Amino acid sequence: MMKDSQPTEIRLENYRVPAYLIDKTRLHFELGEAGTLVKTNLQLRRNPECEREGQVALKLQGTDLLLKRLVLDGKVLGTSDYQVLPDTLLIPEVPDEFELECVTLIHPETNSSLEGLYRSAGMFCTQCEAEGFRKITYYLDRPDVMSIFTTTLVADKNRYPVLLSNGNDIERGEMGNNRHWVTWHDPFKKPAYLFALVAGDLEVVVDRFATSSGRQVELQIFVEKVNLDKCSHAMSSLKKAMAWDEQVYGREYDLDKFMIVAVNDFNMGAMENKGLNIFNSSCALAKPETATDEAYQRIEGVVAHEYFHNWSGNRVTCRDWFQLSLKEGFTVFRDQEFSADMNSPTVKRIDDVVMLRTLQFAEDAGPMAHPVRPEAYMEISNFYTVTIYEKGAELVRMMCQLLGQKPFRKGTDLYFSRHDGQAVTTDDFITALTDASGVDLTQFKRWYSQVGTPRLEISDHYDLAGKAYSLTVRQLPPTNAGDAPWQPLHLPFNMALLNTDGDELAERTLELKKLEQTFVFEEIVERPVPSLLRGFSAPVKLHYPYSRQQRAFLMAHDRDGFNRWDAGQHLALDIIRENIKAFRNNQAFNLDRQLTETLGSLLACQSEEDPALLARLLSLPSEAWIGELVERIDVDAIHSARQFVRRQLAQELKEELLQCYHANTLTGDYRPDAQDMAKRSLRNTCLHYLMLLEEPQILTLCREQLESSANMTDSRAALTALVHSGYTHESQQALDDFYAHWKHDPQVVDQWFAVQATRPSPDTLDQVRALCKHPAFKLANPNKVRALVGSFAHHNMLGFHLGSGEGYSFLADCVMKLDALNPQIAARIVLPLTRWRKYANGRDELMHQELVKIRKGTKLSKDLFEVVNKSLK
Ligand code: B3K
Ligand code: ZN
Repeated sequence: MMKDSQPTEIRLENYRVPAYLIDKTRLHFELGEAGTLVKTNLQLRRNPECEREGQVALKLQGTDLLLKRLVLDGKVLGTSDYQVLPDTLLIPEVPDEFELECVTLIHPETNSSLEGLYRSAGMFCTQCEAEGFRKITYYLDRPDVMSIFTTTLVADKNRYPVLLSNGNDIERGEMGNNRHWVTWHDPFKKPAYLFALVAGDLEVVVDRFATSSGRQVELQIFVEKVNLDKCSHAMSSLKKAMAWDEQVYGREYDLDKFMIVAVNDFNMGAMENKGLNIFNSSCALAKPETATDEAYQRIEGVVAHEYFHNWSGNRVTCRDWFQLSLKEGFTVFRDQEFSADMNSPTVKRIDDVVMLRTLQFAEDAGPMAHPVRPEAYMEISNFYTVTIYEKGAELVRMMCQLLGQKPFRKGTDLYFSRHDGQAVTTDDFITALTDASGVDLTQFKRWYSQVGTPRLEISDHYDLAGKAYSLTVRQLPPTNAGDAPWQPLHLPFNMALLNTDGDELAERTLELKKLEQTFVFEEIVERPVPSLLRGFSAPVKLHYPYSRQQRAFLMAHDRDGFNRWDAGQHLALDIIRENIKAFRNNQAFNLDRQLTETLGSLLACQSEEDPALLARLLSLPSEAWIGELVERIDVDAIHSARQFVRRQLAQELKEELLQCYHANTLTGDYRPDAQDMAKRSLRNTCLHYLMLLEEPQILTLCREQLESSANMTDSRAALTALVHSGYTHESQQALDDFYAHWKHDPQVVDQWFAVQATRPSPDTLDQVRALCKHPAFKLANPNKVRALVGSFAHHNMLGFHLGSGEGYSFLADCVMKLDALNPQIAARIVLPLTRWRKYANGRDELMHQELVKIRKGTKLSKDLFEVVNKSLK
């Protein structure tokens, strides 16, 4: 918690190598329900790279620890030999090489921040990234201090039969008092943020994987007994990921065991601790009856992501936290490519770009905007952002494209071999790519330091007589670049020119480097339609004056699936924007036939399309993305205009939608494969449209789906369609039945909360308030908070942004309560309020008031303070 003064900023320019290194770390935990005793034995020495002269005090980080004993080279230190400062233990005089023993008492049983060592559902577990290890013991808690860990866990045999830590279990035994112990040794040196322990009454699912060099790896997934039937998808995803990383990156697993543990209380998706990944249950556990296709895909992606970190993050780690995207951007790129290979690459790209354009572009334009390699932070937990992760991945994707697949692979091979066992920087990564490929990436590095989303303004000219087409691309700085110097970027720009039949007259990747560049295409016999930024080859905002007709043409004919979809999104966007204007001017809404006809003809030949792509083609831009694109957000106008277009499409295409719904009905057992998921997604997209008609025949269809479905994808889609419709009585009944059926399963209950919290209606707030008092809701559990409060405030524009401001004060109250329990989650949940400047009709003022109210609150955490303060500046 923030005490009296404002927290200070940590700056990249102040980075200094550590004065001391820790070669070996021995840990001994006596786990108990009324306090845990942690004994450490550290082998320290002066860092030869540290240039400071003479005696340098040893400063160890530690938070909320009760120091019991300190021994240096066998000598017990007295209170005059050291100082216990807030968050620091200072020993002014130490030799150049020494052993330090330290005993601290901690209280995992009351640790609700879910950082450090804590208890979740009767088990002990840890989360140390980024700076949680200092809540366990005094340490050099920074990623460039890498050590060999040996860990002994002691605990009650009945309550904690399973005792896990990183590496291999080398010894175990029993003690008096019904206690037992296990010692783990991790042969790979690692920073403290990758340390983990788990102790609990867990069951295990076991499998094996033989690596390409013949090493047998035992794969174990530890879960509570009730979840034993929910592990198979995570296990098969893990095996696929292990094989893929060998094939695509030449990376083999390096320990004899790979363990995953699923826990219910977890701040984020999962954590890549060496050999012992800890997962939020929501990203690990699935069975057809309880998990949606979306969850299945999320699990596949997250399991792979954490596994890939074993190389991109663990074997080669970050020098400091400003380099976070070194491991996260690269690993997200790796998991995106993995998922693309396992499913439809076009649809995966669409889904990733949707996320980037709605969330990351908004972050880039808001008060928390920061470069992929930030310059400063107060609380590093606030920088696990879509910019570090998703934009970071885009940067790696662009470099991969600029180099080409094979040179890129040579580059990553060089990076891994050159830096194995080191803590390095994004510059080191880029240098390895350059050294291996000969491609100069000097200018490209600007992507890492410049903040904001760049814009490309495109104009063209066709010379009929000379059969030449020229394309001029101008780079414009991000809109919020302010006075900061901005320089043009290096980027790959994929494009093609299409003739009236949709044939490609030219197809190229242009390399942009200058503020303005003109490219001339010869022998172009007719005026072409350009297909620009294919596959979204760079994270930019594109401006080209397409006509609606050209957009509809691209939607029907472009060979690049991504651009087909994107053309459709922009066509719909244009129409929705026209209706937003109409709403504001009190004029009648109108739906351009161009959209109805294009979607109608796609539906008419639906059997020729990839159903997953068709589902995306049919989906309108989200309210969030529309909001990102308009100058000021008029909540009612956006919602009404978009809703009008959806309803109108449903009316005009009713027969086609119905036909498509039935044509995509699956029989037989549920399979979470790409083909079946695609069909379910298309069918449910149709159902959502049809339910807008509020016709008895469709209601029957929806209820039949809800009642007969044996998988959660179809059940949840039907429940959502019903609850988000005007059928109040039927939906309440369905919600009650659903809860009665699933109340024993926390993951399904989360979905039950989310379905209700996202109902687009001004009275949803009352329901959310009531649900906060529901026995199944727990403020201390991040999944519950995300499902109810997060879904409401982040994904329900109409419900949350009430003209009265009540939604805002509800959120602010929640955030303040939450901050006392779990600062990381509080600082995330508050984010919608921080975008106050974007909102019109007095909502900005109301949101601002709530932020001021939060800032005035007592004992604000560093996490929440940083976010709120930045947004009020
Ligand atoms: N590296 C972790 C995230 C840790 C977040 C700490 N607040 C999960 C991941 O990105 O794989
Ligand atoms: Zn990661």
